[in-house]
Formats: sequence, C-alpha cells, structure tokens
Amino acid sequence: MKLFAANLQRIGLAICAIFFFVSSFVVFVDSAAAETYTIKLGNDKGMLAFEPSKLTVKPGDTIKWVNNKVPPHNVVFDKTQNPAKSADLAKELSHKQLLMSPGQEFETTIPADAPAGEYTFYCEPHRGAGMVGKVVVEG
Ligand SMILES: [Cu+2]
Repeated sequence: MKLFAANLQRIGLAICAIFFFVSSFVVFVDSAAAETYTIKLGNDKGMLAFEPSKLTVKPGDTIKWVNNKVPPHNVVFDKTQNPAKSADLAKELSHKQLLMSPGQEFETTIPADAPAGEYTFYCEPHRGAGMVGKVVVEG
C-alpha cells in the first residue's frame, strides 16, 4: 500500500511536469503567432528610408510604424504590387495621413487572410527619393 501511494505520487508529479511543459509551449506558440515589428520612417542617419526596408511577417502580425528623422512621412501600400493586386487590401494597410513630428506612431495588422507574397509600400512625399519598402508575408 505504501509502495502504491509512492507510485501514485510519482505519477502525479509526472503529470504536473507534463502539464507545465505543455502549457508553457502553448504560451510560446501563442506569442510566436502574433509578433509586433517596428519600422522607422526615416533612418537614424537622417536618410529618406524605411528602417528596415524589408521585413518578413506572418498573417496576424503587427507592424508598428514610428516616425523618426526628416518628416513628414506616410505609408502607402502599392495597389498594383501586392499578391492579390487588391486596391482594397492596399488601402486597408496604408496610412495616408502624414506624420509631422518625430515619435508619432501607428500600427498596421496584417489580416489573417492576407495572401502570401511581397507587398511594396512607399512614402508619398519621398517616393521619388527612394523611400520604398517591402513586406514579405509568409504563407
Ligand atoms: Cu518620407
């Protein structure tokens, strides 16, 4: 009987360990499923560029755009340069309103049903100067 109780305790501990292992894994997967990435508008050296200018994300991830040097900037997704060639999707992702002062920010969440592929975006005032970037959505 004593042996039985000891075994039961051991099994109980094992179940607890498995539970903690599995639950920590679930939390990990959950946080990995929705990341937030930051893209600066205007790099730290004062160049007219997005920093980084290329980013790989998954559907459900969020991009936090932070106004940095040499404003004003905005973010416009090219309606012809996304996998679905969708003007609606481009508009949904875009933030046409200009950010005038450093430190202003906004967020864009990649829709869960966004098709995989490359999305090109640019800053309207500085597109001609090469302020263009790319988001790659993984399938
Ligand atoms: Cu700009």
